[in-house]
Amino acid sequence: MTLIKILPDWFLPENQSTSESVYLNRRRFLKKSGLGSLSLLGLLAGCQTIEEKKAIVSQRLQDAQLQSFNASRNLAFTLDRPLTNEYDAAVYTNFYEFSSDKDVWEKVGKFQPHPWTVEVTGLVAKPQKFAIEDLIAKMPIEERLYRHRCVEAWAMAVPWTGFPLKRLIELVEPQAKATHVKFTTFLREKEARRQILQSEPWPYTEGLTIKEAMNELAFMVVGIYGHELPKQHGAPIRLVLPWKYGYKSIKSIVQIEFTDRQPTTFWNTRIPQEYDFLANVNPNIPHPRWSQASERMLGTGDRFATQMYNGYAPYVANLYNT
Ligand SMILES: Nc1nc2c(c(=O)[nH]1)N[C@H]1C(S)=C(S)[C@@H](COP(=O)(O)O)O[C@H]1N2
Ligand SMILES: [Mo]
Repeated sequence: MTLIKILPDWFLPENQSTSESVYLNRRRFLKKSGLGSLSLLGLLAGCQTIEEKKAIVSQRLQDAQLQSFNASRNLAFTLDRPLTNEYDAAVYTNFYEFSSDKDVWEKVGKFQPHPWTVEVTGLVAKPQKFAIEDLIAKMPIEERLYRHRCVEAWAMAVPWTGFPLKRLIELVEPQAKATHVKFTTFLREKEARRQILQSEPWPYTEGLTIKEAMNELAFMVVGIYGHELPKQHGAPIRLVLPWKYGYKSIKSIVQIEFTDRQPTTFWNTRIPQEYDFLANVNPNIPHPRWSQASERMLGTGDRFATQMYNGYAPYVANLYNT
């Protein structure tokens, strides 16, 4: 039997790194069951084939009736590898509000990203609330090809639609004493089941220094592959920071707050010894449970050497040379 054929192509051999916490749980489960990898193969044999999954996901992307953007591509941002296939990016995502595994696309049904308001608040001269469509109308929307690097060592290269975070910051005029920006995701237990877990610091939060937030690369994203974000990618608005590990690129943002201290953040609160606040991509600093020397592209499985700041050093290295 050609078992390999029916394994989804995002399936990882057990010895490769996987999600922030699922990995350990899965090992524990296998150990407890005493059946090891045989039972794992058995479980997978019962899965849908990749063709079936592809058909379901494409149907869902169509059903979502995602509005297209006509943003022109900013040619300053080029890739050193092929774009990831839209399907491969859509079915392998981290969004812990919905799942601690990659099957987020199957679990976002109840999530309502419309209507949506983003509040910009804290130490600014002009605090404001924006309906998402007004914000999009106000901002210079463009498309950028960026590489994305998860701390788990998977990577993708995708076209994002959005606007520089800098432009929003200029609009609200931070006060001189503001040193950091804090970002917060929605909190709606009824729409995102895992938010009932008391053991996790919901809502998801992230943070940057103002200098990092003002960097040219920091991108507020409202679309992917030329249309609105599907729910699993963080609809209707998220952050994308290509020089940092993916967990900094917070999804489905409801609040942006300017503060005079370093904000507390989701992963850094949960497991500080594994997920630091800075989270700059660095091939020379291994994660405590796996190497960061190389990365694996979604879909193709191609391996590339990890680059310092994920290859974006010309833009950001100056932020960190003290
Ligand atoms: N609110 C929220 N944002 C989040 C996450 C999350 O669990 N919740 N996961 C992060 C991680 S670990 C990664 S790798 C990226 C994944 O983004 P993608 O769906 O575009 O691949 O989202 C980030 N943003
Ligand atoms: Mo990640």
